[in-house]
Amino acid sequence: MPVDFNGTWNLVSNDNFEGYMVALGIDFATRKIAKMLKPQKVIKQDGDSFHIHTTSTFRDYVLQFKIGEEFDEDNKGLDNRKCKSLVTWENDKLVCVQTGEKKNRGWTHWLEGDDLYLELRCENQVCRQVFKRA
Ligand code: YOG
Repeated sequence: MPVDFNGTWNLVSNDNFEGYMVALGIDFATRKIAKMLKPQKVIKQDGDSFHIHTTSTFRDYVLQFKIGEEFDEDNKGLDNRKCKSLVTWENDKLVCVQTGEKKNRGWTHWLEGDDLYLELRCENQVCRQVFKRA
């Protein structure tokens, strides 16, 4: 039985989001807005199929994938770079590798207690986000 990420989650902390955005080449004005945001994630999981909707007052981002099936990701409204993405289980963690122009790009989701964690990686930068159930 895989871990169950289903739910609506609100951001409560966002460590080094600035460094992550700089690594992605996000411009200063956009970063200023983005770091004020408190995004919400709505995760719908059916076994190994995922639908993750990240919403905010500024931009929204939708990601749909199946574990072990590589897909094209466009990062529209984020840095807009296309990449090939693959999500796999590493024990109870959901690990995404985003292969493209940026080295070492990807993210990891996991649950700790009743909190949702997200680590976002790009080049030598790591952003750590924590979400609580809405
Ligand atoms: O999550 O990929 O849950 O896709 C990363 C922002 C900010 C836009 C957010 C909008 C990267 C301006 C998505 C924030 C910074 C800054 C809310 C993280 C780029 C642009 C959408 C992500 C995965 C895992 C699912």
